[in-house]
Amino acid sequence: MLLLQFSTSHYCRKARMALGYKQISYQVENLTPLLHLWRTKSLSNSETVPILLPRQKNCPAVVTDSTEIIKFLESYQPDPPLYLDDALPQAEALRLEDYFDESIGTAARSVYCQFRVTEGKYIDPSWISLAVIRIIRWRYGINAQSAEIAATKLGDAIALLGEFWQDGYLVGDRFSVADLTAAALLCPLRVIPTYRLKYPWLFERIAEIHQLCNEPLPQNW
Ligand SMILES: N[C@@H](CCC(=O)N[C@@H](CS)C(=O)NCC(=O)O)C(=O)O
Repeated sequence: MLLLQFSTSHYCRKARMALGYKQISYQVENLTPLLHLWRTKSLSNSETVPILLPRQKNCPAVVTDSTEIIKFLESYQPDPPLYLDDALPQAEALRLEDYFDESIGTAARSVYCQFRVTEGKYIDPSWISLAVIRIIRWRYGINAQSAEIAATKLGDAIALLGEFWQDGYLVGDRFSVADLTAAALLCPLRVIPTYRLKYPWLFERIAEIHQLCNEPLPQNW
């Protein structure tokens, strides 16, 4: 399998963690923001990564979007499962996956990118890294005000996680797509000192889930 990705994207991390959890071997093709459109548009209508090319018999040629990738992997290799057995808990796991994707993933991106052009410039002052961050801010309309609204959303989501993650899982009594998605999408916050100091338990849990998913933690963790 081939995963088309941005190496630093948390949505791509989510797809890698699912592949790693299921111990499916894959290769990655790293794309560059904006230039990626040549590649993604030639394969599908998608403007975003991750995109998975299964390259296996009886499989779709292209699977776009991290949620669809997990759905595909779940049918391609059901064990170990990321979905839950019973209908109600499974529906709740998918609802949380969607909430994390649509609300928390975008909020984490806003807060992270705003941090990187302000107090966090030291993280990687190279022109290429700052140029990528500027492209992302422009692409998603990120500014101080939108980052503040995003930070409030993140506070609410982390409070929810606090209720479940300190001694268990988000849904039911085992690891699921909901836990994986939260861990992948909140990962970028680890570089921001206020989050690191306020929520040490959150990053401990994210690190544990990375281990479970055979995915290395980001550099400078
Ligand atoms: N809902 C999508 C979101 C993916 C997404 O937002 N990917 C970003 C990278 S973090 C992207 O490819 N952005 C490129 C663009 O918008 O031009 C998923 O879960 O795969």
